[in-house]
Amino acid sequence: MTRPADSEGDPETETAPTSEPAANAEYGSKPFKRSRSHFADRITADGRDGWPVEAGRYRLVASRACPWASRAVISRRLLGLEDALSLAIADPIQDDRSWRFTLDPGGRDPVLGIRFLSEAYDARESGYPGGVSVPAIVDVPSGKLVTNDFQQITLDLATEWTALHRPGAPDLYPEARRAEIDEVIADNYRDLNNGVYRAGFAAQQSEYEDAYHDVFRRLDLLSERLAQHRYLVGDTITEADIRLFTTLVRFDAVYHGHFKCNRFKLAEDPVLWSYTKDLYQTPGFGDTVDFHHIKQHYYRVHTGINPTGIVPLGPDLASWLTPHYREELGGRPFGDGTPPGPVPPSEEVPATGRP
Ligand SMILES: N[C@@H](CCC(=O)N[C@@H](CS)C(=O)NCC(=O)O)C(=O)O
Repeated sequence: MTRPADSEGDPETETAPTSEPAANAEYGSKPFKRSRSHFADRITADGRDGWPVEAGRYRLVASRACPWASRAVISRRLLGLEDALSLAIADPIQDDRSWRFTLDPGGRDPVLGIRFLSEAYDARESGYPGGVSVPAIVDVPSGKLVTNDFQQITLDLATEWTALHRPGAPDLYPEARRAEIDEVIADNYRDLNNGVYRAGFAAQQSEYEDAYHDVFRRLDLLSERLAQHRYLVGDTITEADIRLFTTLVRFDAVYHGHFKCNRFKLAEDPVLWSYTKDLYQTPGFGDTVDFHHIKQHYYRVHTGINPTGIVPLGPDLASWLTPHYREELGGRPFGDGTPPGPVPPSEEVPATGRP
């Protein structure tokens, strides 16, 4: 069965949010609209939606190409949930049945035994007409999708999965800072995280220009804010930094050219560049990033805006590892906690995707 492209792949098929805005209201009101996640059950400590937090029960399905899915991959690493919540990495190139496990032996996810993520969507709701998106969390025993609510997944990893966090895990969504974090992530989502997509998929010149201006106005504001502060909120890494990082790390490789967000490259803004390099070099961030998957996905899947499917060779990645000097601003990346340990060998990003 051919699956309809979801919001990220084909803006033509996008729908406006069908009900009330998401809890943290990251939705804008511009012509480009991202569809609301359809499956919004939550995995919680008390299991009130029928999905209690349980070690080994669920599988996170992600693509390393996807900024929304990559947020969950980073949170899982920072919180030390690797043993509790296993990880499936989809092929960065979708076919007409969407995300597939062609990177795995026999083209099947070794834990779920399925070839396409859509099989888990179908197990949950037969005949589901919407797009198949990552991140997705699947219940391993039943093979059913639990949630594809990318906004809520990371918040729940931070606040509901605490019993399974590693010793020394940071508090990524500290209670006392939630209002400020929510405000920052809503502004960043509207203008930047989703703004680059509005620019890239604009069907009209004016739509593109509005999005372009939103993107760079927000980058200017962020550059100003981050000149004095090592992190976005408080002096430690929070959910706000994770959400910003997954957009910034893609900026020069795909958004600058492919999405025409080209007033400047990130590497030309000393503050934003050193902020992003700082996070990239922090355990749990850069060790999840696969630039090969990122470029393959954007340039080969979005044939509407890159009809030849040619994938550019640049930018040169070597500078991701150069000094950032952000420690001079102070800050305690993990607060009272500690950095995560090494990446499990089975989850290491191949050399093709790293500097
Ligand atoms: N639209 C998703 C947000 C996540 C998302 O857009 N993911 C993209 C990848 S970056 C996706 O899986 N798109 C499906 C497709 O391209 O077919 C949702 O509503 O939960």
